[in-house]
Amino acid sequence: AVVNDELKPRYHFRSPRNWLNDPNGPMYFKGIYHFFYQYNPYGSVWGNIVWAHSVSTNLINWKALAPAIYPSEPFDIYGCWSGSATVLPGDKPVILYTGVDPEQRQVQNIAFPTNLSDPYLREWTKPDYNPVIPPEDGVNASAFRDPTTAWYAPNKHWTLVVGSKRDRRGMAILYRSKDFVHWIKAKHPLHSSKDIGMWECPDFFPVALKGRQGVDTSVYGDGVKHVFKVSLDATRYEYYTVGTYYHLMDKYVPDATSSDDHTGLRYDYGNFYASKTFYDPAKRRRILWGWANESDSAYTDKDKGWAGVQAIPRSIWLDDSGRQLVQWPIEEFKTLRGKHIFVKNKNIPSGGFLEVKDVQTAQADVEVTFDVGSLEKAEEFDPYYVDDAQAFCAKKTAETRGGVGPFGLLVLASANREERTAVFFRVFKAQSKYMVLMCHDPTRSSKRESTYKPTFAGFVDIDIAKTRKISLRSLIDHSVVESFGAGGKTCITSRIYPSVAIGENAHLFVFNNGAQDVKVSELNAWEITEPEMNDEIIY
Ligand code: DQQ
Repeated sequence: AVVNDELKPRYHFRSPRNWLNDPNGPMYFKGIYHFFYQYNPYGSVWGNIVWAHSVSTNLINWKALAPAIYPSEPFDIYGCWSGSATVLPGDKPVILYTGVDPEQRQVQNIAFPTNLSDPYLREWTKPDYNPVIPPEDGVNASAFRDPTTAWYAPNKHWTLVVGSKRDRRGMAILYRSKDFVHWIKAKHPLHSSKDIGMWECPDFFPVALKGRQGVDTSVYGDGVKHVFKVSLDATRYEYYTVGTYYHLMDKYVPDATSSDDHTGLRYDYGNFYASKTFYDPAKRRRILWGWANESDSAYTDKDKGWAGVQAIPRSIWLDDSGRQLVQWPIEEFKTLRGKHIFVKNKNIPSGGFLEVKDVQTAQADVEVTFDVGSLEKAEEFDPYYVDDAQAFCAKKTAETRGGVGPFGLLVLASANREERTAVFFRVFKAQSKYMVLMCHDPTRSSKRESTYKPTFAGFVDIDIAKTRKISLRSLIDHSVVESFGAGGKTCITSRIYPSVAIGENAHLFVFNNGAQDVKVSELNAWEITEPEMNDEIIY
């Protein structure tokens, strides 16, 4: 094989084989977490899409079941595309998904568990009255997909949105129903934005103003704000805003502090798409799932026989500032931590390195806190890049000497560091404050040329002049690097395909390419053990 099978992620959600994309219909039902996903049963490129199905009791170990929803009826014969689950009162789960019909129209269909007493909910029934939401009334039938989880609105209607566009206007078209079967299109979308293109996989949910607990999707009122997320087909990135849901008009208005377009907030500034949240009533939290595609060629994907993983499920909550969300790997993930190394109070001189030894780091969890000390040498911020962290990082790479930073980790590095992916921060002095940039720079991640090695970056909204400290956590899984800056305020996921830094040959370093020293206050690195990951299919 062109790509060594050792590059297969071991603890990220993946399928036994073949192509995987969007997370679908995540839910908790009677002690079991259900996870569905877009899947091609016949190959490792996109096509023949069905809803594959896995179950878990802890979101870490997964058992694969047979596909739950697959093309069988005229209303979904050309594909069973993305959608969501809603657990109706009385513990009755229901799925709404997009079907592609013989005229290539995108329609919304409903499916119910065939046997509610099967704890795995293996079989799903699609009633003959489908589709329940056809593309009528001016709706663009080839841009009409990905229904959300429904919420029970104060006007006593079940309410949901479907992603769409009208000309270049991205739209979240709103539908209401009394019985979940008959749906009526509202006059106005929940939200729309001009000149932006198709909104795929919208998500809409409340977040508590205080604390980290999640709230059920139907909660509204004083104690919450709302979050609206879209996957923007035009850029293949996701954007979210924090705002207010005016339930009398079924209108969502983003706060002035968050912007709707490509300058806005992202869950993840890297390879992360088609995400979806669900409320977990067992642990009162909201959990985010997102897809991390391969960044290798389709030719290689065919050769290795699998493609795509899901990022580690993340708990999400509103930051104290009220301006953005915070994300953190679900607490269950810690149960996979094995051998551990601890480093304390190490000065990393300007231009210096520190190797983290005695621990295997191809499959690891690393947490580090940096103390930047003085900010006197911080480089001048270039306002041209205020809305484009990614372009800024492409210019100021890990190799570009700085003032305060670049400092951070070199992950999946060869022993001589010729191969490495830099995960780092850089502090700038802007007019009235300091700006912190967080980057993934994989330009030297592999000697192989076919792989796509984009730099990814986002700004980190912290007051570094006050804290002087910044934390970084990176989950490394052979060909996945998933990083959380400042406790989960800025997240970046990359797919990396080393040619040397594989398995036991993968090394981990701390580096500092700034003009001034920085200190590692603390560093913890754990080897991660391999969970049960969909290895056998239970029928
Ligand atoms: N993937 C699905 C669509 C969705 C897109 C098809 C997003 O429903 O819009 O596999 O990745």
